[in-house]
Amino acid sequence: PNTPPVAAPEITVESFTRAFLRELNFGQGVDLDRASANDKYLALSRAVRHYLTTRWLETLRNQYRDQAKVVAYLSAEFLLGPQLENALLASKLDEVARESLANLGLDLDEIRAVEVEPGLGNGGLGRLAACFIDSLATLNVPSIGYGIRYEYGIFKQTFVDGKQVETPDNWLRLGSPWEIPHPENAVEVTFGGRTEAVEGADGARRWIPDWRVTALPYNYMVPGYHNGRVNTLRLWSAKATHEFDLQIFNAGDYAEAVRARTFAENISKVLYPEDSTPQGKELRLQQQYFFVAASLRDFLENVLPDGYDLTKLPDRITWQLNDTHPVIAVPELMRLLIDEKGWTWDDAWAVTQKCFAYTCHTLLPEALEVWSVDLLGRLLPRHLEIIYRINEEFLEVVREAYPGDELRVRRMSIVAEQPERAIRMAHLATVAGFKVNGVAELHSQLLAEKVLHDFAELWPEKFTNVTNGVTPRRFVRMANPGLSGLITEAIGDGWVTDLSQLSRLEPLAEDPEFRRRFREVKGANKRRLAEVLAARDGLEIAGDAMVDAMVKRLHEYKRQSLKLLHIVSMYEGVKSGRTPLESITPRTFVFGAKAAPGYVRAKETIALINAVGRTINEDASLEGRLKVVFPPNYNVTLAEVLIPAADLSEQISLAGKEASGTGNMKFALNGALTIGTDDGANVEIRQLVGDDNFFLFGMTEPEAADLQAKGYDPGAYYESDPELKAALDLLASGAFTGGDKGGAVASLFASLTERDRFMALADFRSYVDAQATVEEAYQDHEEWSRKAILNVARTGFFSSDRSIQDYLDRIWRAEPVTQNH
Ligand code: 26W
Repeated sequence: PNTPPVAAPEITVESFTRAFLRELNFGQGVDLDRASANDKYLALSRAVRHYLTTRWLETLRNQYRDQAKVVAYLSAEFLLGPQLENALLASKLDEVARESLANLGLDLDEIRAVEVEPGLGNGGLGRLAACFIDSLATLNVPSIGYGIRYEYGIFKQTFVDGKQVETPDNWLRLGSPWEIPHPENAVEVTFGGRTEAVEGADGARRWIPDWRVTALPYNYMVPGYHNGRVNTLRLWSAKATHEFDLQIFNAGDYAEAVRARTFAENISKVLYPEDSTPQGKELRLQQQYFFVAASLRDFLENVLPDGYDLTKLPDRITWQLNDTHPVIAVPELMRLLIDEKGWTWDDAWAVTQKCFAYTCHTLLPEALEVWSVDLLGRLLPRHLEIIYRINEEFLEVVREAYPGDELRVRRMSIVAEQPERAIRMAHLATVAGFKVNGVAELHSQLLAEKVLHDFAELWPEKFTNVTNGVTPRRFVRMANPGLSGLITEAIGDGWVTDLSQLSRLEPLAEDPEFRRRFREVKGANKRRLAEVLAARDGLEIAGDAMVDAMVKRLHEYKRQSLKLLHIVSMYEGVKSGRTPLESITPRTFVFGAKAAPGYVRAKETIALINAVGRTINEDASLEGRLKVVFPPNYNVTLAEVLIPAADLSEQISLAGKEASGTGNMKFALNGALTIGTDDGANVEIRQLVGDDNFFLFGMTEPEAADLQAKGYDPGAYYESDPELKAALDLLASGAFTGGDKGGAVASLFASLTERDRFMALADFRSYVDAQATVEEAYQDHEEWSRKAILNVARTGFFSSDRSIQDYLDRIWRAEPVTQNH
């Protein structure tokens, strides 16, 4: 067991070339002359992997030797993005690989383009998890990510006649060089059945499940940046169990046996594409329990040494719950300790409530997960019993603290009674977690004041904030080599792991030569974007127009429709003669957004954006000054090209609805100015960059809440603002839809003017005025560059390294808070 790992190959062009050719010949079984693009990609990836593997093994050995406290990040989603470039950067191979390939007549970028990114997440939450494991590794924190290896990630979006069509994302099809399966660490996960009493045990019951699956782990390397650490991301894949198969085969029903196998393997088949409205689907609960049960068992059996004293578990681990999706881990740990280890209820609870911390990522009430008791009881009968008892004891605590306040008891209960009996996962997470955090200052404040108010009153010390961040490796260093070079030339390369150093750029905002070079980089990034959009989607954009980007999931609260109204209004202004064409700054509006397949209004909005875009792009009278592009299938790969090219970042959610946003941070760090509401992390961005360098508009959260309470009357805005009316009327006239006034047009018009929960019309005037300020500011190139550089210089705070440091200080190293009953 003490054999040191084989040393990594030397970082020289010659040894890299050998490693690459070896993989090509012996791994892929082809000659260089006959190798396909995919052969080259796989061989290159495996060659790069070699260099990191030694470090990986070392990290694992040290971890085992030190028995240090581990952070386990439990997340149903990890939206990793392409792996090859990240691995090249982390292993310091980027230049060597490029040269080695060039010597062989190959182009690194061409090979990189073959990679299909693992899209194992929906949006913000999944991408945040990926940034966090990057920072955990870079900050040298012993940690492990646990999640699901979906066979199909987020659907691939295409447009047919401007309408979204989803096709399966078969990302594993061409082989997946970044994962290593570990069948020897497979664990069993059971479901269904019933429970029965156990003689004389305090709280223990016996669970007799009626079906089981094997959870097969696949390990992914998570390299720290130039620090020699390589952490592990362990994703679970469902396999039918042998035992199960045999039983049914022996019973002679071959077809049934095959069907059962498929049933079991369905668990990790596909990522659910809803990112805010839980569908209450049984398969989703199966997924959640599947990965959580496997992860807990893995930690207890494979990470902890044999015979470990589990009363000390909180010294060895914090399970960080990424939203409520993994919360079923709480009753699972209770079950393991009580039913399998023979602990008393009180001992088990004392340990359990020191092991978990919960991060909430939303404010929308409909996004809070709830599982019907019927479903939960059928799938996990023992867990339901445990949840009931946790609730009973918790409600005793509430009654003790607030005698006679039964209304409060009902509000706080983990079990909802209406509209059906159901388990409120956020309440369970808050009761069991020793800390609860929101993801931006405003969000954490609203959590404590609104969503979880009763809990924050009972346990104020449990609540804390950790503002989100993004990894500067992927989103600046890799995505924006031009800007990175410029920054490094000015202040050295320490910023890559200490982003606060960007503040040293501040004086350079006043340097005309630096501004000129900054603009040059932005221009080159725009031309790269134009090339990529042409090659990827056949879209044509100017290489030098202002790039105005709104990229994020399509959701009413994010208000893509408000952006659309602005575009229609600009167009209407020109067509009606109100706005002279020459006064308009050439602008390319870029949208990127997937709609949940069942979210009709979101899909209608996509169709309308495409319809408006088409009309505007085809209208020769605009002389190309306005352009609207909506490349399909926005993903991490495209984000890395788009964000560095952007001038203007659209962050226009209704105040109080966007928990944080992380795209907003990526844009600011790449020198785009934000036009945004006082929402989520926009608040902190504006505080840091200063009012002069941020285009603020719209109601504040209290104003929005007031208006909602008073009664929002969209018709009044429609009637009283002639420009708004003209824009809406133009849309409603069918001018963009070939005369069609029904369907999406009528539906969006009605929703905006009659009953919009997100009050887009209320913010229209102030949005359009802010956009006019943008136009004016953009005219002055020097001043705009100055502002853009200040955005870069002042947003170092938004590194996910800082977020992880905050998690360490405020949660993972904090004394767990416990409650008694
Ligand atoms: C289907 C149930 C469901 C509900 C909510 C699935 C997924 C969710 C997520 C919590 C939605 C999400 O991705 N939230 C986003 O999290 C980001 C990272 O913290 C924030 O930056 C975004 O503001 C927030 O919308």
